[in-house]
Amino acid sequence: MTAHYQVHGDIAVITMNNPPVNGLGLSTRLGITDGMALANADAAVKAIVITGAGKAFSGGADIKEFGTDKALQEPNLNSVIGVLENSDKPVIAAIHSVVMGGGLELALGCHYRIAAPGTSVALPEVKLGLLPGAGGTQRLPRVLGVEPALNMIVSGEAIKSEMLAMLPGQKLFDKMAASAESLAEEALAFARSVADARPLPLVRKLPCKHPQGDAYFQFARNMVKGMSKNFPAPAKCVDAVEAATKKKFEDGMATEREIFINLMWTPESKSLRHLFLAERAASKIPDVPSDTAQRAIQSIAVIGAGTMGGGITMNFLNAGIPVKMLEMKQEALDRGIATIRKNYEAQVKKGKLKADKYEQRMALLSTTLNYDDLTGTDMVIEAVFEEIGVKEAVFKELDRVMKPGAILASNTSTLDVNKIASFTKRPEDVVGLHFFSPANVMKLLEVVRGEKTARDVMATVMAVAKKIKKTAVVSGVCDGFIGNRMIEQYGRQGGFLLDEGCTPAQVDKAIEKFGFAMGPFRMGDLAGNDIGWAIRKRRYQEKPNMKYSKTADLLCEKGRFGQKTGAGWYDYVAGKRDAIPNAEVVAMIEAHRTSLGITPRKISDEEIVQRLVFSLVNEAAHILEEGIANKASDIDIVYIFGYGFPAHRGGPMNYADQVGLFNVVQAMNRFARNPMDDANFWKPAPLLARLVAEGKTFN
Ligand code: T1G
Repeated sequence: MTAHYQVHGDIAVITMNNPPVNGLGLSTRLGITDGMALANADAAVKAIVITGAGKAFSGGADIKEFGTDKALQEPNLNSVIGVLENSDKPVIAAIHSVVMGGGLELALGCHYRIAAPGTSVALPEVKLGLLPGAGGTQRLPRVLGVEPALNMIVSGEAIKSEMLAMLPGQKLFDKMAASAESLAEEALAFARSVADARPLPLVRKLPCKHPQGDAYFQFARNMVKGMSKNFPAPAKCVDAVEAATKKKFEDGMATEREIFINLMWTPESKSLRHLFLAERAASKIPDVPSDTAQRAIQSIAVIGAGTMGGGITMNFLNAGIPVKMLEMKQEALDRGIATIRKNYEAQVKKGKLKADKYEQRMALLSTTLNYDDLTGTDMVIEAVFEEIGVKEAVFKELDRVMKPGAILASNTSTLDVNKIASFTKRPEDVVGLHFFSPANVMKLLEVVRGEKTARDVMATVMAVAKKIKKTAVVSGVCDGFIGNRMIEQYGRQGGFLLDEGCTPAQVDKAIEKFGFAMGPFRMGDLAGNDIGWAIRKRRYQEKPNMKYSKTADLLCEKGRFGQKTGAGWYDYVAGKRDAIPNAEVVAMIEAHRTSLGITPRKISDEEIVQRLVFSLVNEAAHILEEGIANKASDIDIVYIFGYGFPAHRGGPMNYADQVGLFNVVQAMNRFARNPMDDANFWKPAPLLARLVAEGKTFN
């Protein structure tokens, strides 16, 4: 079992030991109840301390058990908490580092709680589309007060133990330990001090009232409605906490249980739980064991001080890693530094960054015009102009100056990493690190693995990605890697929909109702329509028989590149981001249809959404099959963190599974019969066809 039992004099200690975070899986739950039975049966034992080994008291219910019958198998969490509450002898929770979700609920079932300072305390279930399902909505308000408890439950955010201990009248912590190191000793002493205290204090017996209940919960509902458009859980949290103020404890528990079980089966919660595990699975590479030795990365060089180079640099400065930035001309360096300063100063002004931290970060930044200055750095990231000739010159220089064992990374978004590696005598040290603009903000990082990239280089860059708080996904080498290759099909469908009868606003509204932050045309206006234009011009050379709508080219020929030119698919007023439909653009699209002899037709929102989303799914199935992506959940992560796919849908692959791959292919077959569309593209990828034939899913 993953909880062990020891007796220290007259105090029993039950230590949860289920790495990595003492998830309350069945074996841990059994370990606790067995320990409690031993303690209550041993007359020499006067009190019981419960604590956690390793880096957490407990991170809560074992998420890996979700959806399996183990999660509900007795003793389930509520039963375990019942054993603690009904113990004849006092139970003391000794809490350090992390106490979250079911872990906090377990502690609330104890008679006393002693915490080390610096402990992260949270009920993060709402981030999984749930609410605390083992009494958290009924007990936390009783020890913290209704409002602080509701805030914690609806936000899911962690608060430090010492902050909560300062709340007036709080009964969450009976004592704060001096430190995590002294917690164990102090917990034993505290246990001895309460060994004979009777009656034992029970959280469930505490009153739970709000002086202006109805008004407060109405206010809370209004606040929550605004923040949870696509998620049912936050509003349900309000219902459960309100029940704690209006019902007897047992009835409030029944309300919580009912809501919890209903939320467990919502698509939104399934999507969020899928993403929780997917994000952590992304850092695992099938043929690179997690104990692969990593190269030491203590200093970075960045080539190029433009938008990407500057943003990339900030990631490392933020992580406390020194950066040496190289440019060809001093004024380019000066511009780059000025941009970095402007970004930091904006954060300082908003109170997001302390002034002294800002200066500390800038002190880690040095610049040079001379490649020879880079020799001592452990990794270099090139972020120069996206042209293979330029990359060749840069990598030949890097090969000349960088010390043996240094990692040579390119931030290229479309060029062939294998080709770039071939410019050096050390292709095994070359890797792609595709940051997304703005590089200091976007969480996604595509780690592009060349044919020859060494395993320890992969292990090293994945660890560096975690250190700079990026969500890294491994991609093989192909044109567009994972995300850009998929978005190209999505964009093609957008163009066909215009040719066939839609306006840009109709397409955008349909997909934004589905949950995307921005539809393809508003996105084009934001990123710059000229970027897609340049890629299409290349495509027309490389793949002359690939079908495209011409509307986007017509738009660019008018210089309507988007927000940066004040006009694109939409018009923009200086300083504002609102996309204002433009009659001229609509007329241009209509004239183009007439020139092609197309009679426009009414296209439903459902068809718009299916063609846009399923084009991603089919292209992704090819990407999966070619081994460009290791697993379907990686593709979900790419599309949610890099391209604004709605999290409540769990990503394109998860969404396709929820729709049913059989139904996806049925829709694709319909699209293939549309002469205006690209029948060849809609042929289901062999992997997709196989999964349908076998009745399987992507994930
Ligand atoms: N169950 C199982 N595994 C978990 C886990 C959990 N609750 N939390 C983390 N892990 C794994 C994670 O998958 C990763 O595994 C490793 O631990 C390190 O995680 C009834 C039903 C605890 C703050 O939502 O917020 O209780 O990849 O990389 O940055 O009301 O993990 O190493 O194999 O994130 O140090 C509620 C979620 C559950 C907490 C640690 N609890 N976890 O952060 O490490 S629902 C949560 C976190 C619940 C009850 C309900 C963080 C962390 P691997 P990590 P970290």
